[in-house]
Amino acid sequence: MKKFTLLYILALTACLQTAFAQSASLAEPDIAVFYPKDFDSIHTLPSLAVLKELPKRDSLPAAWKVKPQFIQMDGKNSVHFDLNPETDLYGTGEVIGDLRRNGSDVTLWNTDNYEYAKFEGKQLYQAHPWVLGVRADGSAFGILADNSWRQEIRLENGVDIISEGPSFRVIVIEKETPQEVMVALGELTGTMAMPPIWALGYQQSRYSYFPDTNVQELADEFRARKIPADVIWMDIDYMDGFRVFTFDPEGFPDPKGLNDYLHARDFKSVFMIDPGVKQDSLYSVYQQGSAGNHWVLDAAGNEYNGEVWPGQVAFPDYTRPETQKWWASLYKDFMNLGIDGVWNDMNEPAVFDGPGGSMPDNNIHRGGGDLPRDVHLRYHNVYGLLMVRSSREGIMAVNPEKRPFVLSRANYIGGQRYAATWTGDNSATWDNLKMSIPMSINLSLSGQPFNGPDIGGFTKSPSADLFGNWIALGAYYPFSRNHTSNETEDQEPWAFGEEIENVSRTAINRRYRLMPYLYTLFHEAATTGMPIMRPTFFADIQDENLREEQQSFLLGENLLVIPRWAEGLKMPEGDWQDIAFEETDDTYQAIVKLRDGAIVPMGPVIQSTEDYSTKKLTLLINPDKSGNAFGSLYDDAGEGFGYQDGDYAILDFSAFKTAENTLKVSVKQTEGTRKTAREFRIGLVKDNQIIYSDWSSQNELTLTF
Ligand code: NBV
Repeated sequence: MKKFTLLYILALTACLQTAFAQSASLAEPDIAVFYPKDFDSIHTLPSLAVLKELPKRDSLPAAWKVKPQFIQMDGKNSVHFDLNPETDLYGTGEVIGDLRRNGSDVTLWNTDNYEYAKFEGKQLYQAHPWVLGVRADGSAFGILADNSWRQEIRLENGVDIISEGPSFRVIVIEKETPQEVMVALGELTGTMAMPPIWALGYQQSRYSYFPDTNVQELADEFRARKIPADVIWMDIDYMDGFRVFTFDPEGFPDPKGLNDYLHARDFKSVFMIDPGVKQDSLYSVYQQGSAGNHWVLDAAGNEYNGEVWPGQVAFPDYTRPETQKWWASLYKDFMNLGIDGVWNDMNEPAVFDGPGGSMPDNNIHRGGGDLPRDVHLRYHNVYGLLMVRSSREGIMAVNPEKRPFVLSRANYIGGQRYAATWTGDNSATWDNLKMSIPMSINLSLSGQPFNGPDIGGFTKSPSADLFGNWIALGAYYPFSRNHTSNETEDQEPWAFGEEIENVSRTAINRRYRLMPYLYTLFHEAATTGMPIMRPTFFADIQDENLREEQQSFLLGENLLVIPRWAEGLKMPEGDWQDIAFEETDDTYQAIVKLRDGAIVPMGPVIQSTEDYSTKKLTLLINPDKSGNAFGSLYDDAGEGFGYQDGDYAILDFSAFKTAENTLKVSVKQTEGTRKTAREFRIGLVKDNQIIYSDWSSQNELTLTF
């Protein structure tokens, strides 16, 4: 018995020695990096997630709370974190299911997952090896497993991250609030670049608007019906036999003419580009790719081919610097046709006849620069990120004076630096509509602020009622695009009859009216990493009742969006006031509440962001108990990079109660050299109405009510 105990203790000690990190240090006062004993830097670094060097600044304080144990689980290199079971867990990227992730598991292996039907929906298009933990007291931490290999995150018993690759390092952020963790994540992985303002507008898509005359009619229809919109999307059928960077000679004979037509009506165009290049010896992109040796190779070192839309295709090896450059160069003639943005689809990469719907794990990516040659199993999850990085560079090179816009289906943590995202092929079901909120929030809590689902659902056709509810909510997603499949009924806002057309117009009008606030939030996300769409519990991180609330969400700090269908909602404390927009029929409209103590700038209804201006702003104000409120506005040209040289303005708004029923507001430009003559009015949000002051060009305003 004694002998057994001794052996047991010896075995346990040996096990613990291998289990705990060989080295742990602080890179920042609240960022620790843990390396396992057998850390394999060759096969996991350089990190494509983390931008910064992580120096060993200090030793790990003994009181550091969240420590990993590097262990073997299922025979794989893994890391385990013991956690207080009361810790609420979020993030883990693009996932279906509840907002609070405790008890869930997800496989990080970018997968074309039509209707989220495969693998019980636990394996989607993106990979974020990231968990955000929030403790009962509101303090928070983040765990980043810094490797891109296929891995699984299990949140059943603390946190387990089980990788199919070599041993990897882990970064832990420890902060007083989850908001501070998000900012630290932004510093580590980089933030979204400021998009052109048109990308914040409402967008209309389908698989596919065809031919070009159909696109023109669509644009005219929006303007005739006075439904604001900024972008029309061209899905794969515009191409010639699905060959990327070509145009169908009959359906889209004159893409430049089409773009001119759209621009003349204040629309932008986004065109799809997939990674797979048709294996066709007469096709110049394939010829160039082959001549430049740009393709991913199979295990035997030959060009790998797999089936996608065009038939057999070859896949650019974006780990090669030469290939990145070549791919980027393809955008030159393309963008010069007046194309405004690019949609990179199928970049998991999806391969119809490949194992598990992608390419074999042992395919070869040759690397170059600082990326080593390695197998697909390592580079699969970053294939989309590397593709959009290259696409973005290509677009930038053609129009260096413009902000690029790329939408990507696949991505990896940190990929917000290069592209916005949508949540892939969802369906027109109530379940998918409701789930879109926690999905978008968790993506936001994983570093990607610019995201949203297909409004109306991609597969199946929504009923008028479902569509009405979806558009009424969808007007508030950071990325607001209506998109549907090729086998569905029409899904434009007017396709469901007059009532739903009116519902759509009202909802979209409200998005455009809130554009000054929304644009300010995009600026905040771009500069600090704070999400645009936030969980309701961010309103009060100590209120544990809010931790599972997933019907409502915060837009920035000041607005709470509540869908009409919400039931048994948990509300944060405070006097959140409904914004009573002018339109009367609110049957479908999401309720938008303004936080007490907040000022939100609002503009007029416009038909597209071409007409966006901050010259006349209504300041929606909900004073707190003491009669005070604060807010701000970020303003710039909406396009280009002048803001980086000071051509922007940040205005601070402050409101004070100066006497009973008297509110004084002052406006002050606190940053930037951009000068604009503006008119303001106060819009006091109170008891289900808005009480307005007169318009004034002064920076001091008074409202007596
Ligand atoms: O290019 C067609 C579709 C696109 O509309 C959708 O948004 C993507 O997620 N694409 C997938 C390929 C085919 C889907 C059946």
